[in-house]
Amino acid sequence: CMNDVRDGGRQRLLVVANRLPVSATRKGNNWSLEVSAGGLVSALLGVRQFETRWIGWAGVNVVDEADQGALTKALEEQRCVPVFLDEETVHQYYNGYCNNVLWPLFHYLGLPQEDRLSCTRGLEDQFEAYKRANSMFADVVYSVYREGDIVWCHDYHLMFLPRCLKELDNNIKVGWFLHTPFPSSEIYRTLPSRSELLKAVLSADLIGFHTYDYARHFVSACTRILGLEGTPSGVEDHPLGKLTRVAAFPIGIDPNRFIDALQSPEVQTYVKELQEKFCGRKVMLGVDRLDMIKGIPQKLLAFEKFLDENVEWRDKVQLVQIAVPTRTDVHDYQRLTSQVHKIVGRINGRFGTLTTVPIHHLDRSLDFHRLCALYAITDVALVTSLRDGMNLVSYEFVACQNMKKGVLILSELAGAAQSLGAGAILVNPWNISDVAAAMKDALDMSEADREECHCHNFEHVTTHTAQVWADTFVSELHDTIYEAQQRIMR
Ligand code: ADQ
Repeated sequence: CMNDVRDGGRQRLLVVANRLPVSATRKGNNWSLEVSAGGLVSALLGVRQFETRWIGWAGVNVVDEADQGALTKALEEQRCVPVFLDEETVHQYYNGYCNNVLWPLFHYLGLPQEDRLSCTRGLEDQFEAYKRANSMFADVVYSVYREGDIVWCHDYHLMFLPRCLKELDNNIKVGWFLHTPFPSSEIYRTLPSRSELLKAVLSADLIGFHTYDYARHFVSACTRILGLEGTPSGVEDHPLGKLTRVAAFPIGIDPNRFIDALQSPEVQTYVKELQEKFCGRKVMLGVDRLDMIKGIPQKLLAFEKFLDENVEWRDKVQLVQIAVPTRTDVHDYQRLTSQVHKIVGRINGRFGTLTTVPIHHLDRSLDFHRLCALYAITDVALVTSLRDGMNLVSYEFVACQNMKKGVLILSELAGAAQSLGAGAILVNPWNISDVAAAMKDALDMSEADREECHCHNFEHVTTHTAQVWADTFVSELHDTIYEAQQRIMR
């Protein structure tokens, strides 16, 4: 029924996200490109069934036109199209409105208090920059767009994009997916630009969330703030007769990428090295971007309490915490880094010996093969986010655990708790005693129980993949548009 424009036989999909999946760094006259860490990138790299173009910011400020041309050319080989944002826009839109306002708000941390506001200009200026940036994204999308393409907008950075695109051409098929939680309307309603933002995103044909709860919160915000009717299929705007479909599409990973990598000689060598290094000790692992929502300080405090209370485990357990720095320009993130370093230093000082320390803390990203090896040798994974849209680290850990069948300690406030909850020890990450007790329970868990939990999780991770997620979203978008056309014809 739909007239797809196909490229090499496949549906063309324009994926628009704030950041491209690669980061660019200048090397003399050339550009070097490196795949960036993060959940969205990991999930979308697993999507292979579409002819995909990426559109987004390359993460660098490039002013000179010749430089812009060279970077555009380098990115073309990766099927990426850059949006060039100037420094002031990045400051106000990205560091300001996106990361200092929407991100904390959507994770229940509230709007910026005075000290967070004073380091940037007021919310209103930032909101104007946000709209401007979204319209710059729309212009680039439109320059790449061919009739029949599907445009899939991602995340809280681009809530205005569906409106901007529909203003350029009302026939563009637009989907929007939120990777973070959508908070309760009681939290969301504090946002000064709450109505404008909701209306803009409602221009999309399909709106997706990780969980049913987030979708419900969104629909209820539209009802309470805009007075629109929430129906089982979405949000209805009666005078206009427009229905925006709203649904849950839980994301996944590409599990085979991990399972296959474990067989590679490179990963097996790393596995051996790590097993020798940690011989005689149980390994607990945290892999997070260094972000307040990941609850790293709380996790460390729980580990300290665990060591305090369980003397017999002190020289038998090792915590490895990999924390990749992000948003290093934002003041709160700098403060979080020093806070984490302080706690790690204290715990290592208290419980270390001449030859060992209880926490190996790394402020950096790990390459894929080393990460797989680390997941594979881990006994207990600690995913203790204070809030998390889904959390893919928990999925990646499960994919790598067929040999070991380790235990997953999982925050009940992460979206993943709804999919992996039955095969994990669920905790309230704010409750340090609860998490410390879970660490002990995980280490003591019987082999039969570990096996049962792992099988449950492995089954989920290998069936609810990134491919399934993208396929379901795109085919739902097709159906939605088809139904809308039928409604108009009736
Ligand atoms: P993130 O907040 O980035 O994603 P998550 O889903 O856990 O969180 O994904 C992190 C990804 O980055 C994983 O693929 C992981 O391997 C990688 N990564 C993290 N730290 C790393 C490190 N130190 N070294 C190497 N790789 C590292 C956002 C939302 C999530 C949501 C995803 C996808 O916050 O809730 O699950 O998008 O929608």
